[in-house]
Amino acid sequence: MAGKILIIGACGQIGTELTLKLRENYGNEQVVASDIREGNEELMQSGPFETIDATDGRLIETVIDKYKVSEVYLMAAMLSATAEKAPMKAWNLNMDSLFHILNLAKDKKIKKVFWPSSIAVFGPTTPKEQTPQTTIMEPSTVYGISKQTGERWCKYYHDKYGVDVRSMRYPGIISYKTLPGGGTTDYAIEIFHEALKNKTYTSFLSENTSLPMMYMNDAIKATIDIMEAPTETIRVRSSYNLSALSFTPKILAEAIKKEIPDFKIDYAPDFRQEIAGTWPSSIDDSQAREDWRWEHDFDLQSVVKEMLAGVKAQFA
Ligand code: AKB
Repeated sequence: MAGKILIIGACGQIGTELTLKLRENYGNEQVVASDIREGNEELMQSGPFETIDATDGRLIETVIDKYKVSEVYLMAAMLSATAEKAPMKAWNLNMDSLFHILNLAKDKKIKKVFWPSSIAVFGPTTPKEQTPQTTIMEPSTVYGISKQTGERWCKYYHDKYGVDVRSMRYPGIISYKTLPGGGTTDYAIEIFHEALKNKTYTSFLSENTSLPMMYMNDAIKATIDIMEAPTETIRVRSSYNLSALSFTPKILAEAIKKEIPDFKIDYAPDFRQEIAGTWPSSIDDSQAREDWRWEHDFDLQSVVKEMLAGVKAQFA
């Protein structure tokens, strides 16, 4: 690789594991982690770290010059549930950070950009089952509006300025190393912590709310695969649908019960139910599978086993 990689938002749920995997693949010194706050010990000690506010374009440029960065993964964002509580702050973070990176790529300061979109780009008028790659998109959340807008700008910068930006619409990502913050899909992580601690969980989504989900290892594999794919295979320059699993809180609870027979779940839907109700139940990601050979590895029961073992090891 000609230059170094910069991860912005490296201390978040996905950023942490992405940074560690990229360091394993390309070498610790090749991958610069950055975030507004410090991350876990492994991340902080395994390679270079810079404190960056993702809305500070000048500082980002200074760090890019300092390390001779050629690729940026922009992982900083305010997620769906938190963004509803601070709409303008979410909009500014989610959009300003993207424009800084797209403009640096337009000015040839960097060569390649990864920017994640989300299933939140879809809304109540979108077909819910096997949601197609190209379909009606009328998001009703601040986060969804910012992601849909971001997708259009990615496509625009690619078509008008030749910016090599690559993107996918993440479903809910399930992991145990770093907790997510402020998402609607976070129940699918909390449930494992509570199942092990208290053998009971109160879900903030109703029992039959089906959402697209994915294990972290698959999300990291997809993210690195799309960045390594030959340019000509990336035919979608807004953002790819991406899918692995779809389940409801009830189905997840049943899968956990297979491992912890006396686990119990009840339901107290809150404001996040309204958000989840506007999102797809399942996603058609055949274009990603065709264009850059995306394939997922983890099914529901293997996710449950991995999560229980991972969370348990943290208690020890
Ligand atoms: C959220 O729930 O906000 C995120 C997402 C689906 O993008 N996990």
